[in-house]
Parts: sequence; C-alpha cells; structure tokens
Amino acid sequence: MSVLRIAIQKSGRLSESSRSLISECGIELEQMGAALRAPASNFALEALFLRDDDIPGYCAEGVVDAAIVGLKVLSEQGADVETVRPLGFGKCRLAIAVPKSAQYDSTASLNGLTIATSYPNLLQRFLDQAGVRASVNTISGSVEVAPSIGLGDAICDLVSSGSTLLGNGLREVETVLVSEAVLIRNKNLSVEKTATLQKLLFRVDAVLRARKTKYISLNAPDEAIPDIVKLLPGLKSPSVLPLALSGWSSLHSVVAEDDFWEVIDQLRAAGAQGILVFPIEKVIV
Ligand code: PRT
Ligand code: ZN
Repeated sequence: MSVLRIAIQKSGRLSESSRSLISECGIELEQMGAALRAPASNFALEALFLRDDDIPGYCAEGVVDAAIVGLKVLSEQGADVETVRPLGFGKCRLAIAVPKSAQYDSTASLNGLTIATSYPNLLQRFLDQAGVRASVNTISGSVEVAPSIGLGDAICDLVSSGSTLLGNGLREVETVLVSEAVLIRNKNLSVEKTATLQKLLFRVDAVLRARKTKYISLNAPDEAIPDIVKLLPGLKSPSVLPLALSGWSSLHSVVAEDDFWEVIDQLRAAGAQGILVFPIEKVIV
C-alpha cells in the first residue's frame, strides 16, 4: 500500500490535538527526538511536522498528500487543495475589534479607518463584501496592541475566549471568519494514496462521531419505556433489558454531547433512575 504523507503543525495550538487524533485512530508514530518526520509503525502513513503557514502550500504542491491545518490559514492563503473534513478542534474566529470607547453602529462605521491585521486577504474580502472603504495595515504579530501604539484605529485578529481583546481595551464588533482545524488533501493523489486516505478517513469519522456522543444506561419502570424510547433514538433504537426486579427494565443507548443535559432532565422527568453515562471510544455506523 502506498504511504500517505500527512503534515501536522510542529508546535503550536493544533499540534497536540492533531497528534491525539492520529493516535485515537490507532496509528502509532515512531518519532525519534526532534525529527521532522515520523513513519507510522502500523499504518501506511508518514507524518511531517511543519509550521502552519507552510502547510497549505506544501499540500497544494504535493510535497505532502494531506494535512491538518487551521481553516483561516488555508482561506487566507487561498491554496488550491480540497478540504475533506472539519475536525472539531482549534476553534476560533477572525474578528474585527475597536477600542471600547469608540462609537460603532454597523460595518459603515469602519469607513475611513485603518485596520491592523495579520490576515490582509481575508479582511479585504470582508470589507469589499460589506462595501467598506478602509485601509488595511498588515503587521505580523501582537496585533491587539496596534491601536494603543497608533498602528491602527481597529484590528482584525483571531479570538477564542476574548480575554486578549478585553485585556487590551478592545471590543469585538464583526466576525470575519469562523475557523477550526480541517483535514485537507492534495487534488491529484494517486489511486493508491486515495485508498489509504479513505482508510484513514473511516477511522477519523469513527473517532469524531464518538467524541460527539456518550453512552447512556438507565433503569425505568416498564410503563415509562415508550416515553423514554422517544427521548433516546440512539444509533437505531435503544436496547431494553429486563431487570431482576419485575416491572423494571434497563435501557442502553447513545446521546449527542450537544443536547446531553437537556435529554438527562427529560429522562428523569419521564421516570428514569440510576442514569450512568460513559465516554465512547469509536462509533462505526
Ligand atoms: O509556529 P506556527 O507558525 O506553526 O504557529 P502560529 O504561532 O502561527 O499558530 P498558533 O499555534 O498560535 O495557532 C495555530 C492555530 O490555532 C491557528 O491557525 C488557529 O486555527 C488556531 N487557534 C485557535 C488560535 C486561537 N484559537 C487563538 N486564540 N490561534 C491563535 N489564537 C491567538 C490570537 O491570535 C490572539 O492573540 O490567541 C489570542 C486570543 O486568544 P483569546 O483566548 O484571548 O481570545
Ligand atoms: Zn504560523
């Protein structure tokens, strides 16, 4: 089988989660010290550790076959690659912020301002779409201090919790792009490498689905089962097993992480007791 070469960020916010994903797919990387590449011992894959800014270009050129990278790096560079999956980690947004005291009503308030950013292309595209005429000042780092040192009236930078903006006396006013880590691939992979990528994707999907779901078991009086089954659609429908105590059953199913607490409240109201919740490692449908 052809070895798939995949790039991940060397050191930074996406590194650990990228490595965890590969490891949860059951793929063991044999990294020697600080080596920039690591073959997998049990899968036709080799990982390359790169700076995030280099990843989209290398993938487009075919230096690597696939990669994990932030959507905003990819969109800023406009590299010619195919986005295969959003991966659910590295979530952040590219946002415009103004000093707390500045008057701001709508995008029209940006007219005539100078906006400091490290993402000039994404910002310019946003301004063009909004019909705003502002000047873009490209700076490479510490964008959040720009207004206080006279380098701009506003900034366009990445935000996750918002505490950096707050600490610099800035207020978020517009979202330019919502970003997360994505899996990308080169557009001209050989048939063999495409097959290896499909095999990897099968595992990635099982891991991502598992991260979004929990396994749940509970006890309920038999008359409550119809109501509880409606609340627990599961993968097909819940398993129902009789308890030793007559008139009672145990139900087993999966619930989505997103509406988990809501469902728990409804299950209790429907008569469920002894609710146990377990993490799931893989979900294969
Ligand atoms: O060395 P290399 O070039 O590879 O790394 P880098 O320094 O360019 O990137 P890195 O490791 O900082 O970020 C990698 C990826 O993580 C980014 O491309 C994003 O997709 C994602 N990510 C998620 C973030 C953030 N959250 C984030 N909050 N990247 C940067 N930030 C910064 C932001 O620039 C700002 O300075 O964190 C600050 C804001 O954080 P809050 O929590 O205070 O809002
Ligand atoms: Zn970078």
